[in-house]
Amino acid sequence: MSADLRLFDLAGADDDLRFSPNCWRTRLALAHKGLPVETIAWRFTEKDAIARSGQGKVPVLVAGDKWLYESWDIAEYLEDTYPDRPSLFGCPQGRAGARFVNQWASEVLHPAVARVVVPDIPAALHAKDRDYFRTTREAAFGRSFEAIAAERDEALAALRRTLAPLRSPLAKQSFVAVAAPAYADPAVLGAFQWARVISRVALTAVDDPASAWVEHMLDAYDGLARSAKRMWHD
Ligand SMILES: N[C@@H](CCC(=O)N[C@@H](CS)C(=O)NCC(=O)O)C(=O)O
Repeated sequence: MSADLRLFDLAGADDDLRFSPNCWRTRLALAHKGLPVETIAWRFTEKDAIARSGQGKVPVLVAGDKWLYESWDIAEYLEDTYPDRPSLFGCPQGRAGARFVNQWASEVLHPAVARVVVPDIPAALHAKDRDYFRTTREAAFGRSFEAIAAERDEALAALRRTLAPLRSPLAKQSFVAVAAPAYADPAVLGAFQWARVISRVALTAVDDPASAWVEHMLDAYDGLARSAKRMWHD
């Protein structure tokens, strides 16, 4: 039996617009485990709603009396709490490899994607989040959204160079975790789903091996990621 699971999931003005790369990692990990979850639309400024987790970012997964955060820690919790369900890591070496991939995505891929998609985000946000988002993100980037938007072509070219370590394996294998998706796949797909939901920009060219992998991942888990509402598309 699984405890009832609830996930605080970043949303835009529209409750159904779920655009957080880190929340998508957790949603796909839960789907991989076959665990149903109730998602709760959460906005950047609703810190009180997740205060019991002891920090201010999502994903936050509530499992019974546990308030879990950090997408990687949540993946490990799911793996260790539900060992009889499909494995997210496969083996200890698989866990270590997935951790490396996860960190690469968090520390290299997410900032590269952010430079491309951030200018599209304010239009999607709830009005109460707009000032907070602009202030915090402009401080983090050290320049205005207008300046970031002006560099978009350069940012997209830089992102495509950043994808090189992903592209060469995916030219030879169907998934990051090789023959079938495991956590390394959601760990990376989160960034692509972020862009897909919130931005008009296609991160990869059609003939990029990463594009075929994204399509496979959109279809995985009964098309969970593909069915997500998108800001700029029907
Ligand atoms: N390392 C964390 C990062 C979590 C994170 O940055 N979440 C963003 C949404 S994608 C957030 O909640 N930001 C809140 C804020 O900036 O105030 C993880 O992997 O879960």
